[in-house]
Amino acid sequence: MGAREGLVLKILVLGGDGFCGWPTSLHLSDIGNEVVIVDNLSRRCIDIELEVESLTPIRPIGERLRVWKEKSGKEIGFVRLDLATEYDRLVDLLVAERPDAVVHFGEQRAAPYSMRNAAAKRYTVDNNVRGTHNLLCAIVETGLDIAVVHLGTMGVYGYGWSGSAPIPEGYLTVKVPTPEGDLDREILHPANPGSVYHMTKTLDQLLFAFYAKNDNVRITDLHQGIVWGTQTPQTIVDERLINRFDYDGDYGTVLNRFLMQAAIGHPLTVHGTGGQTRAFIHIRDTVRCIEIALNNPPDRGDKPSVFNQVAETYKVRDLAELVSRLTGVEIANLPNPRVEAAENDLVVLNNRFLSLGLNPTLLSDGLLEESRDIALRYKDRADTTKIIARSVWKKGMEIAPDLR
Ligand code: NAD
Ligand code: USQ
Repeated sequence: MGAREGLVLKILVLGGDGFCGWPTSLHLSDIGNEVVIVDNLSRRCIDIELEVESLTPIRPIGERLRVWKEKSGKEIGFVRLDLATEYDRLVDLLVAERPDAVVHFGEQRAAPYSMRNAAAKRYTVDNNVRGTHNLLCAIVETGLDIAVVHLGTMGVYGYGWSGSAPIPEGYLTVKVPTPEGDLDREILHPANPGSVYHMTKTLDQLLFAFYAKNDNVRITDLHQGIVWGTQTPQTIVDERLINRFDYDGDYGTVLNRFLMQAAIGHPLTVHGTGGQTRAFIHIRDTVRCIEIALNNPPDRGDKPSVFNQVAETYKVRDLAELVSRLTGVEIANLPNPRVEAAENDLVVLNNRFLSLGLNPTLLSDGLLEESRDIALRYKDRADTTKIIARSVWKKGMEIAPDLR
């Protein structure tokens, strides 16, 4: 790995209008890089389709960028482009911009949305797999040496497939029996996705392995846990820079949902017994991890470099109890709309980021209150009919009624 801390990079942030991409773009710009956001604004269109809005009042992308320039003096570019369908424009963009690196957030990222019906399943696969492949193919076609940093997910490994064995960072050493004795081989950790969305990330991994081997593309795949929180030091500078806060049954993730539910006095929506263990990371650490990954790309010819981008693990019911203790709001055990293990353990290694200087934010660090305050400030924007998760993994599964 070649460390390049301190260098000014030209970076394209694909999906830079989204929940992780927006604060990352601001952070990378703030520390002196030249940033161009590439986004087709499909996430804003899905809000319209689902008839729900971010709890926080996010501004149009043009206004966001104008305010950032006004407040920081720094310019971020924007190109509206669909990665999955506008291949020729993508090639032209890479040739025109000649970026050092591309950060790839630009995928449909909600597991429940990816399971809601046949159209959403097909859209998720078409969008995510084609987008990732178009990017890799375009990089090779241009002949440019552009490092790729991609957001994968912990869900590529499944949750608890290997019992109490810690999940390694991407690769597993296995013994292959042969007539002459065992061969030691390093393989990608077996893929064990739990939704169509998570499956697309396992397919992305194979695309990365191939393009790294065949074309020496330098790729880092970050298997991120569930992101919580909303604000970063840059998004907090002005209300018009505020980040998204999804709370609906498809896009809202568990801890942010609980914090929002507590703010409006809604029972906490635990699926089943809440025995699911998941990995978590605060949005402030997400942006820092991307910076670290950009500073430490693999060399040409290396296999994809995989990091587990997580801070800690929690059981869903323990999170609910924590938020309930903090706020006095009751817990509701609802029928689980997903096909997933009722109880699982999860032990995850995150040594690579720790060794490169990440000092992870933990739930106990007071940011729970900050997120709850944001939820309280914007609680009047909440539509309580959008809270219950109604996308089921299989037809006929029970759905909870509205609780308020
Ligand atoms: P998001 O939906 O808020 O943002 C994704 C952005 O990508 C949106 O702005 C969307 O318009 C854009 N996009 C989607 N398809 C596109 C296409 N074909 N062309 C151009 N732009 C496109 O999602 P997020 O929460 O910011 O997640 C970003 C990435 O991080 C995703 O790949 C997701 O899988 C991964 N991730 C997210 C979490 C989390 O908890 N949010 C956890 C682990 C991994
Ligand atoms: N859950 C509840 N109640 C809720 C919402 C969720 O009990 O109100 C449960 C779910 O059943 C699940 C767990 O909480 O067991 C996590 O659900 P989630 O919606 O918070 O997270 P998930 O679907 O796994 O997806 C999110 C992001 C996705 C990312 C993934 C990282 O949307 O983009 O890839 O987290 S990970 O889970 O580590 O694979």
